[in-house]
Amino acid sequence: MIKSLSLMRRGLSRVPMRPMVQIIRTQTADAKPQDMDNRSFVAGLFNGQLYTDQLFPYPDSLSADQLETLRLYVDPTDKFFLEEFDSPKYDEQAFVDPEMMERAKRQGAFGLQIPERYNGLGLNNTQYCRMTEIMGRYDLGFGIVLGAHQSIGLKGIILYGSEEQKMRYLPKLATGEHMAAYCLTEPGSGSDAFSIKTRAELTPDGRNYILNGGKIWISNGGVADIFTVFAKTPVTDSSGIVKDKITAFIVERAFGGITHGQPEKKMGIKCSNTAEVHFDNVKVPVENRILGEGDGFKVAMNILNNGRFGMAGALSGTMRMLIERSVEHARNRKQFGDYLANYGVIQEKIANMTLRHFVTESMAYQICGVMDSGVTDFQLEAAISKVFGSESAWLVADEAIQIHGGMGFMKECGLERVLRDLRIFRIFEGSNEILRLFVALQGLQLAGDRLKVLEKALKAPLSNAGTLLNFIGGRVGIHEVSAKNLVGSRDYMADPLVGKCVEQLVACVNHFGVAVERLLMLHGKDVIHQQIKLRKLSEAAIDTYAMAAVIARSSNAIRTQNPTWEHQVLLTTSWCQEAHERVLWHLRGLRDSDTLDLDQNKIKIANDVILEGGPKATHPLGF
Ligand code: MYA
Repeated sequence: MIKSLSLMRRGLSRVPMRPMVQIIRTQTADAKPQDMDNRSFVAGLFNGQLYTDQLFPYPDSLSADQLETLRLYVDPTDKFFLEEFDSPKYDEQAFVDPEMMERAKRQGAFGLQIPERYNGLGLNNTQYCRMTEIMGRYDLGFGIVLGAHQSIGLKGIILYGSEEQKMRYLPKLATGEHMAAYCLTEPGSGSDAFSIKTRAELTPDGRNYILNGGKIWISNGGVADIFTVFAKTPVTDSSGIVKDKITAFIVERAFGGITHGQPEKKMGIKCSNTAEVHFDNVKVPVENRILGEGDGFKVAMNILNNGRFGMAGALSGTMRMLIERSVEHARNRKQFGDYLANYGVIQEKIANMTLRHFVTESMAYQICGVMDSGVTDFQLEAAISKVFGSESAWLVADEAIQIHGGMGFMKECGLERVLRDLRIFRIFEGSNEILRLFVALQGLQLAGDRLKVLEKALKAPLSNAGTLLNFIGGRVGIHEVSAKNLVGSRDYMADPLVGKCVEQLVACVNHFGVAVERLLMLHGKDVIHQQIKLRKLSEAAIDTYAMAAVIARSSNAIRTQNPTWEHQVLLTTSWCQEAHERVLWHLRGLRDSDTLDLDQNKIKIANDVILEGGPKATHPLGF
C-alpha cells in the first residue's frame, strides 16, 4: 500500500530539531492568487510552519449577484425535495421515479458546475457546495446519483478535457440527456488504484484504442451513457523503457462492447444505481483520451481531490437536518416530568453534534472558497474534510437516533435510512484509512523534501551556509511574521476574542513540526511502514486543521458582526479546547514508551487472532 511514495527512495538520517513554529504569510494587500499556491495550511503543518494565507480571511467569496443566483436555485430545490421528492419510496424500490429524474434534469440539477456556454448553470465551488447541502439534507442516495455524474463522472472533462471534448460532451451531460460515471475500481483494485488491470492498446494505424476490462461498484454504472475510464497503456519513457501507466478516456456507451451487471443490492444509498461495467474490445478514438498517455493517475486523483469538499458540504447538510430533528424531539418529549431538552446528558449530545457540524461546515466552505480563489494546493484539506465529515455525520446520526430512543430505531422515523445511507461515506471516494495515510505520507513527503535539501547542505556546510541558515530560521525566502501578529483586527488575522485558541493552535503546530522531524529521523524511509504512527499523525493533522478552520470562521463572524458571532466564538473555544488536548495526546503517543508498547501489544494481539482465525482466548465455559 502507498508503495511508490517517494520517501521510499530517501535515506534521511541526521537532521537537527527546529526550535519554534514559524508563522508564514505571503499574502499581502496586493498579492495575486497564485502567490497563495503551495501555502496549504496542512502542508505547512508538516514543516512546523503556520501558513495563514489560505486561512484568513475566512472566505466570504460570493458576490451579491452570485448569492442572488444561488438563492434562485436553493429555494425551489428545497421546495422540490420537501413537497415532491418521496425519499422513503425511492429507498424502498431502489430507484428514483423517472418523472422525478426528469424534473431534476429540467431544473438543471445535472449541470450545476458545467459552464453556461455548455448549457450548465455554471456554479462555482462555493455555490455548488451549498447545493450539495440540500442533497445531503434530504436524500444522500439521490445526492450520489447527481454526485457520481458531476462530482466525478464528468469532472475530468471539465478539468482536463480539450475544447473539442467539452463541446462534444458537456451540453448533453448538463441537461441530463446523458448521464456520466467514473470507472476506476476493479475486483482486484480498490484502495490500490494504481493496480488496475483494464487495458487499452493502440491500434496499428494509431487512430483508436481497444479497451478491455471490468470495473465494479460503479455509481451510475448501469445507467450512464458516458464513462470516464482509467486503463493501463504501454508508455515509453525518455530512456526508451516501456512501462504500463494509467491513461484516462472518455468512453461512450454508444461505441458498443459495453455491458453492465444487475444493480447491486446495498445497505444504503439504495435509490442510486451501482453496477459492474464491462468493456469488451471497445473501440475508443484517440481523440477521446484525456491528456496524454500515462497521465491518467493524475487525472483520477485530481478528480477525486476536486470533488471531496462536496462530500463535506453534503454531510454538513445531513448533520444540520439531524440536529434540527433531534432538537425538535428533545423539546417535545417528556420523561420523568421534564422535557429531554432540559437534561444535561441530552444537552451534551446536542452540543457535541453541533460542534461536529460547525467544524465540517467550516472546513467545507473554507476549502471551496480557497478553490474559487484559484488556489490549486488543497488536496490535503479536501481529504481531511471527507474523513472528518463522514465520521462526524455518522456520529451525529447515531446520537440523533439515541436521542429519539426506540422511536429512532423505527423505519417510520426516517433516521435509520439516513444512518444506512451514511455508512458508505467512510468507505468510498478513498476509504478514511487510506485518506489518513495519504495525508500523513503526502505531508511527510513535503517535509522529507525539505529535509533532503538540509541533508545535502550538511554534507557541504560551508558552501551551503545560506540554505542552513534558512532552514534553521524555518523560512525559505518568504515573509515571516511573529506569533503575536497573528492576532489582531486586520482581516488576515485571528480576532483577539479567540486569542487563546490561537495559542492552542500555535502549540499544536509547534509540537507537530517537532513530531514530524522525530519520526523522519527515527524511521527515515521506513516511516511508510509505521502505519499506527502515521494514523496518529493524521489524527493530529485533522484536529489541528479543524481548529484553524473554526478560528478563521469565527474571527470573520466577529469582524463582520454576524448575528451569531458570540455563539460561533463559544463553538470555537469549546472545539479548540478539546481538539488541542487530543492533538497533544496523539503526538505524545508517537514517542511515549508506554503507548508505543501498547501499540506493539495490539499488533501482537492482532497477529495471534489472525493466526487463530478468530478470538484466541478460550471461551469462559470451555466450549
Ligand atoms: S470512486 C473510487 C475511489 N477510489 C479511490 O479513492 C482510490 C483510493 N486510492 C488512492 O487514492 C491512491 O491509490 C493512493 C495512492 C492515495 C492510495 N492527489 O506512491 P503514491 C501522487 C494528487 O502514494 P500509490 C468512488 O469511490 C503522489 O504524490 N497526487 O501512489 C465513488 C505521487 O506523485 P509523485 C496524488 O501508492 C464514490 C504519485 O501520485 C494523490 O499508488 C462516489 C504516486 O503516489 C492525490 N490524491 O497510492 C462518490 N495521491 O510520483 C460520489 C497520490 O510525483 C460523489 N498522488 O511523487 C459524491 C460527492 C458528494 C456530493 C453529493 C451530494 C450528496
